[in-house]
Amino acid sequence: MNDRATVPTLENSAFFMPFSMNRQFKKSPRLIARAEGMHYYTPEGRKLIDGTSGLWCVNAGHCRERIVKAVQKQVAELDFAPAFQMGHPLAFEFADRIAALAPGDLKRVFFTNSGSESVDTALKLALAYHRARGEGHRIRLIGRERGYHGVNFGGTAVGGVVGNRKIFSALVTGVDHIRHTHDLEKNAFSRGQPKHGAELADDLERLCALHDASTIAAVIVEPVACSGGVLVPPVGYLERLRAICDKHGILLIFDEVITAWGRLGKPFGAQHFGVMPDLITTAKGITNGTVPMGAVFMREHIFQAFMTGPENAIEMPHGYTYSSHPLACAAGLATMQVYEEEGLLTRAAELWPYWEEQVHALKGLPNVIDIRNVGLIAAIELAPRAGAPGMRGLDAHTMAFEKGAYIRVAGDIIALAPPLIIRKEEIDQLLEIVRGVLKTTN
Ligand code: PXG
Ligand code: PLP
Repeated sequence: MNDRATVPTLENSAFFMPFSMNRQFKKSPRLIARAEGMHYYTPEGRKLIDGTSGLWCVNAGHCRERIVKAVQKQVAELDFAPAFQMGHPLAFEFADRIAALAPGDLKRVFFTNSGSESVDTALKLALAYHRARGEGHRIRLIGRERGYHGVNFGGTAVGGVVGNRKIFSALVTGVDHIRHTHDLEKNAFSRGQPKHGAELADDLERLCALHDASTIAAVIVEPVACSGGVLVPPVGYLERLRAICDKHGILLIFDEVITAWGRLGKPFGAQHFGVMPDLITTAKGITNGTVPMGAVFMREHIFQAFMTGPENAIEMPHGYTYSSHPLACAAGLATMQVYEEEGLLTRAAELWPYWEEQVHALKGLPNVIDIRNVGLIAAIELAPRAGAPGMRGLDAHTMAFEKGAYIRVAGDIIALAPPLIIRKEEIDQLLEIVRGVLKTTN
């Protein structure tokens, strides 16, 4: 019998925590017991301002009454409904509701339960689309260095964060990557989109030449690479990527798991940047983080390519037990109502100038080598400690928790993306804590 079986404590708990330093955490845990609006509360009742919307998902703030009530009502009325060869009304209503917000003709929706599932779904749709049109030779998938596309096999392979992919990426073949766009020498302390680097999109031409463009099915990028350290696309970069994809018949997938649902001041990041992809992956803010859900949006001609065979055939052999789960649809519909009533899908655009000014005012604090911002997102990049990359960032995270803020770090990069309901005084409060952290992080 192992020790764990007798007295379960947090330190020997069965819970294998995701993306966490399990042993360190369990020795000195940071627990959250409750949440409301802009804040988390620890079990002892200590209040923390939420600087990263949970994990970039609680865009309307926590425990919003309308969403809570909608989920409570739904679970008592229809707890689960099979989505294969069956349906429930909310699934159709919710798909139409969010399609109305999507850019251009990206009006067809495939439901999943997470960003990772959205990504793998989009990659499969891309391959199946080409095959349905007689271009089954397009089998390659292109990602980008420092990209994050979740943790399923497809997303891991197209992802570009080395630590996430080194063990797992080799099993998905036919994948390659274009270069990332991070260039501190030229672009440090940029406000909004950096000036230099549009030509990095030409790296896709290199891969087209190497593999032959006719073998490439799709390119997937985050409009803003968030998990990999908040890398804002240089001016003209996304346009150039779009043009190269068009030239070669390659599908462009925007992974908007974070950038959708108002984070950049429009419902979708594609609308903010004015560049239209062929598919968009989303999750997180689609239900304000309350119930797991994701969705893939596709352009009309992609959807129509599937609708050509006999009507008694399944058009896409893909789907999850919980695709369009009733609780998620109810949460999503209530979320969209809150977003609309409170103008949250455009609020980041209003807050942007103030946010930008206040965030860049942290320049000059110890170890700060870059500050960058876009929409209601900001990153503060710290110089790594000699021989200990990531440790300064980790200390900043734990120190912020002690000082009253929850923030995310990616290595030595502090990533801020508060709920879109944040008020200017709360921006000041959050950044005051970050300032205190930066002053004392050695
Ligand atoms: N694509 C993108 C662009 C993401 O940001 C995923 C896919 C995967 O989504 P799921 O729902 O399967 O986790 C993500 C998720 C962080 C952080 O702090 C970011 C994510 C998840 C957890 C933490 O940077 N992004
Ligand atoms: N594994 C088994 C044995 C299953 O029966 C199923 C679904 O029926 C799955 C995996 C996939 O689960 P999900 O649809 O929740 O992704």
